[in-house]
Amino acid sequence: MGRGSTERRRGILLYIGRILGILTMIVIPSSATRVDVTLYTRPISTFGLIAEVALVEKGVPFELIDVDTTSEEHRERHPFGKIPVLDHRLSDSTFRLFESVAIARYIDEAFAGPALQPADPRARASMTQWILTVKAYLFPTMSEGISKPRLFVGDVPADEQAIAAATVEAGRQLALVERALESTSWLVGDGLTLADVFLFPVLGALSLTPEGERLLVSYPGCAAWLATMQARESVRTTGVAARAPNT
Ligand SMILES: N[C@@H](CCC(=O)N[C@@H](CS)C(=O)NCC(=O)O)C(=O)O
Repeated sequence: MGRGSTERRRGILLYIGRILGILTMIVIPSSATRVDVTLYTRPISTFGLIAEVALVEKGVPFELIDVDTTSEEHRERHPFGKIPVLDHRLSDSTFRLFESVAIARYIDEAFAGPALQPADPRARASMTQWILTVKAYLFPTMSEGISKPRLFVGDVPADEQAIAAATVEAGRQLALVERALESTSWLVGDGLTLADVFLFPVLGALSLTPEGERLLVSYPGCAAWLATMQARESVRTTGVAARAPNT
């Protein structure tokens, strides 16, 4: 075979390769790995972690940005300077959302993936009841009243009386959760819902305190539920767990 025909064959192969490359780009669009969602949060944020866990449970690729909530830049994202904030880039605009309940529901409803909310109206109402219960009662008692002073407040001496009072109330609240978990492994129905996603960071942080450790011994259903949540990929790969050094 002459030199010219070898060159020609090489040229044809290169040409076909280039066409295949272009076809691959068309047939397998970059959306397979494209990241359209940005979550603005901080590693120790309860409500930020809820959004992170929901995104992973749903299988939505996202970019995470740790923010300084006191910065002017963040004030422009969130009118009250809080986290989380979610941006969803659409073809012609970016949809921005704050408030964890709105964000978690949007993640479930706007993306494909396993449903995080039951379809049945009564189960869905129970889920909403639990989400609001976590936000209105459990978070103030367990997170603000116990986990925050024990785990996150630096040199300021803790108000032991306030922590003791919160611990008594936390016991009552855990008894309520324990009853809900009596006949099932999940707060609502027979699978994970947003109710579990909202409860997780609150019980997770509580379990790291001496008060929480003691309380959970009396509530084995809650302890077992927590262990189930802690084994999930969505929990192992997010929040402090994901961003702490050497983990
Ligand atoms: N209602 C809001 C509460 C958000 C909230 O309080 N976030 C906390 C963190 S969990 C926060 O931004 N704190 C201010 C800060 O960390 O600087 C929601 O559910 O999204």
